[in-house]
Amino acid sequence: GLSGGRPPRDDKFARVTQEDVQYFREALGAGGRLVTDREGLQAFNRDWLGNFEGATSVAVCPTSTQQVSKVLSYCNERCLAVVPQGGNTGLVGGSVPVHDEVVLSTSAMDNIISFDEVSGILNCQSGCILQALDTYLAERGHTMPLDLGAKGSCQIGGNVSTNAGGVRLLRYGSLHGSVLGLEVVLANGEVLDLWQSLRKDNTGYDLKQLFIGAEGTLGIVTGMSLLCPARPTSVQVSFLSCKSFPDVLHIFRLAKQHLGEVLSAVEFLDRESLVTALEHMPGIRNPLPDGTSPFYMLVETSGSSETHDKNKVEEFLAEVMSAGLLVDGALAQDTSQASNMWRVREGVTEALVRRGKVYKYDVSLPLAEMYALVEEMRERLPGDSIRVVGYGHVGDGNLHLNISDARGKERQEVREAIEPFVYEWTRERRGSISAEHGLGLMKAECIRYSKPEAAVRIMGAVKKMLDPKGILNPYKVLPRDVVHEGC
Ligand code: FAD
Ligand code: 2HG
Ligand code: ZN
Repeated sequence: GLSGGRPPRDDKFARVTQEDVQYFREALGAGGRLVTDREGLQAFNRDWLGNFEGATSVAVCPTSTQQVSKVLSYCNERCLAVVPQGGNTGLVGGSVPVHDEVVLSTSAMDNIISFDEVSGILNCQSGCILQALDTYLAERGHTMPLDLGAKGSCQIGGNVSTNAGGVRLLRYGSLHGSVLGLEVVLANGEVLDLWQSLRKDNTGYDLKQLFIGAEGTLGIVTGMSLLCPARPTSVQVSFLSCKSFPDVLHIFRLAKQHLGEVLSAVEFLDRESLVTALEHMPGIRNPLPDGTSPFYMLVETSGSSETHDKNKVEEFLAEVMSAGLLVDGALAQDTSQASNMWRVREGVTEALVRRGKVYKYDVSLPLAEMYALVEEMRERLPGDSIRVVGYGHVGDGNLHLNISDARGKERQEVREAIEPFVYEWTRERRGSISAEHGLGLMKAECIRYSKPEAAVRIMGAVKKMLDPKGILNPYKVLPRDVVHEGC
């Protein structure tokens, strides 16, 4: 899954010995888990997409911040490289070792610490599964401020570390706003306590923001405080089809105008995405009789009054229809219809993996030009086995461009037809080559397509300051030439 091949092992890093394993065992004590058998390690070495595979000989699963601190300070001393891992659902190869890095998994750190029903502030450890947190909050009249297709296995620490966006960003904003406090263990084992639960705190630089989206290169997030909104009691989901991408954008405008304060998601799929989901995900049904329109949209509202929200959605749909924008549309009549609509949208990622090899891109682009990238890519990549699909968070200006090849294997000619074209195209429009998935291993060398030299230089300096030996998630995020020597 890497155009330039895997970066060579940096031999400044020590190799794990029996004594190291023994130390980890003692540091974990009775509660933690240590995995050293080949079979058990497979899940830690291989990424969700099956594009990246490392060769670690040990995965350490601590239960407390103190244990994380012990393990890191030891690794730093020994110059052992470490890759932090949450639910391992990341899509850019950031969460698995490149070579023999120690995996530090947060999966055994899944305690919910407290929840305040007045302020809506949740405190928890970083290994809590997103869906488990949402279920816990649902029982208390609240909701997580983010939602994504990987919710059943991704962890909140992984979400924070990738600054995951997802399908409700339009409504609740990014984690840069929802995270109120963080606890982070630095590379040398020091615990940096930024764990506050305040809405407002303007005392100097907001250091926690550095770790949100740092993809495990600056520290290990162990605990956090999150602001969680009240759970909406009325959720209306509609699924629409239309004739062109400009019509998608026109419908988005009308959605903002007519649904305003209750709008909670505006997603789009092209026909190729819909067809892929329907072909490969058993149990998912097409919400519309129409399967031939080129574009589909999912529009969701979340509010507190069913009658009010339903009226608004009906008015919106009437407006869309009278403007001649609608080919077909359905408003979910119950939760099972609504969840089927969501499964169509969220099922595309898994359906693509089932179809064969996937080349995955995640870009932010000016809305008016967004879909032209998909069309140009289609012209560049003809052939029976290739399917170019475009979908994503249109309400956030975020396109998911995927090139699927039913022939199953990475092919150099396909990769070369895509890269660097896709990155150059994005740069020309001042877009971002990673809207929400991060850079990981896949795009570490590509950062300059979206960031100026001065920014890359400062990032290298921040890395050097917080992780002087460079043990945390090496080969990821930053390009080789700005990473300091260390060790
Ligand atoms: P991992 O994959 O384990 O790790 C991701 C990165 O964070 C790695 O670099 C890792 O080293 C680092 N990391 C993990 N935990 C910590 C920690 N505690 N401290 C420091 N660093 C850490 N992403 C979106 O943004 N929006 C989506 O809508 C979305 N949908 C998805 C749907 C599917 C089906 C799948 C498979 C993935 C999707 N993703 C999406 C990508 C992925 O789920 C998110 O990036 C998620 O936030 C990763 O969480 P995780 O716990 O699996 O982290
Ligand atoms: C989504 O929005 C995820 O479904 C995954 O971010 C996108 O698979 C993708 O390209
Ligand atoms: Zn997404």
